[in-house]
Amino acid sequence: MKKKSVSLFLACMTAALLSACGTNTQEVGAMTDSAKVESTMEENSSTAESAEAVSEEDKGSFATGIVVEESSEATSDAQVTVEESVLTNEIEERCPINVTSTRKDVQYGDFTHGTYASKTCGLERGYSILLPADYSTDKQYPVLYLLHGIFGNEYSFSGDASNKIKEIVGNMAAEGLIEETIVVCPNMYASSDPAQQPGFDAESCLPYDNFINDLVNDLMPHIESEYSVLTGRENTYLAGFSMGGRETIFITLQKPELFGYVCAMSAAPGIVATTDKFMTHPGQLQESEVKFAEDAVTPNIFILCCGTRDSVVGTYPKSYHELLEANGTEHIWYEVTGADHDNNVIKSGLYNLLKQIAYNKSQDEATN
Ligand code: FER
Repeated sequence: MKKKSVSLFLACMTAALLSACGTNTQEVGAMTDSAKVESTMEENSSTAESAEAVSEEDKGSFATGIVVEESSEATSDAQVTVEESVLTNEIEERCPINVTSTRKDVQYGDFTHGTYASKTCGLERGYSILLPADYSTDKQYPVLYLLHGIFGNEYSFSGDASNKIKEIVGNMAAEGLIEETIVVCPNMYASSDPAQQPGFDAESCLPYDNFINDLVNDLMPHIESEYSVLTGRENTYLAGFSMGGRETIFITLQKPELFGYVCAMSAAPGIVATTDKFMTHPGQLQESEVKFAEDAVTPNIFILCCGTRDSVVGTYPKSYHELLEANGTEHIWYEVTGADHDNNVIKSGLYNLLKQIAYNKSQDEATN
C-alpha cells in the first residue's frame, strides 16, 4: 500500500475503533442530591500538607496538559477524505482524526502576538491571537477566548503544536461547519505586580480570579477595537483548560450574558472551598452560588468535560457538574475515557464546543 492509503486506512480503523469504544455520558441538567455532591468533594480531598513541589518541567504540563504520544497517522500530512456526514449535536469523546489532521487543501491561520493596556493591572499585557489564514477587514469573525492552565501564559497554547488548535479550527471552518473564527489566548495571570508568581497557595492564585476584570474591561474591548470581529454573545465564546477551566466556569457564572458558547475542560479545584493534594482553597463562591442568577441571560451551550484518568484534578470537574446539576443549572457534562490531564481533553473539548456551535447555528438558520 502507498503511504497515503496506509494512513487513510489507519485513520479509518482508528476512527471506527474509537467510535465503537465510545461511552457517551452526556447529561443535561438533571437533579442530584447534595449528599452525592459532598461525597465527591470528600473523595477529592486529601491533606494540603502533602503539597507537591513543582518542577519547571511539570509547570509546562499544568499549563497546557501532560504531553501524550501522537500516533503517526494523526500527525501525517496525508489527505484524509472527509466523508459526508450529517451534523448532529451528539458529544463525541474523542476529536476525530480527520479534524486534527493537516490537510493540503486547507490554509491554516497562524498565531501572532499583541499587547493591550490593562487598566485592571496597570500594565501592558500580552496575548496570542490565531487569525484565519485569509483574515480580512472586509469580513467579521466570531472570537473564542481560550484560557491556559496554572503556570501558563499567552504562549502556552500557541507554543504546543500537539493541541491541534489551528487544525481543528481551520478544518471545521474549511468544511463549512463553523464560521472562520479568531482564537485569543490571553495571559490569565492578572497581577498588578510584574514580579508576582503563580503557585499553590491562596495569595498566589488571586491574580487568576482577577482575570475576569482584565478580560471584560480591558482585553475584550481591545480585541473588539483592533480586529474585525463580530460582537455579542452569539459570537463570543469562552473555553479553558484546568486553571483556565476553573476561571471559565467562574467567569461564565458571573457574566453569563457575555458568552453564548462555553467549555470548561478539566477544571481545577477552588471555585468552592476544598483541600486537595496541592493546597487549601478558600473558594471563590459558596456552593449555593454555583449557578446562574435568577433571570440571567445564559449561554446556549455550557460544556464541562474531563478525562476519566486525570492525575492532577481528579474528580473535581465531576463535582462541579454535580453541583451545577444540584443547583438546577443547565449544562452538558461528559468524560473522555482513558484521558489524563492532557491534550486529548483539550482537542475533545474544543471540537465538541465548535460542533455544538455549528449545530446550534445551523438550527437557528433553519428556523429563520
Ligand atoms: C489545584 C490543582 C490543580 C490548583 C490548580 C490546579 C490552584 C491547576 C492545574 C492546571 O492548571 O493544570 O489545587 O490550585
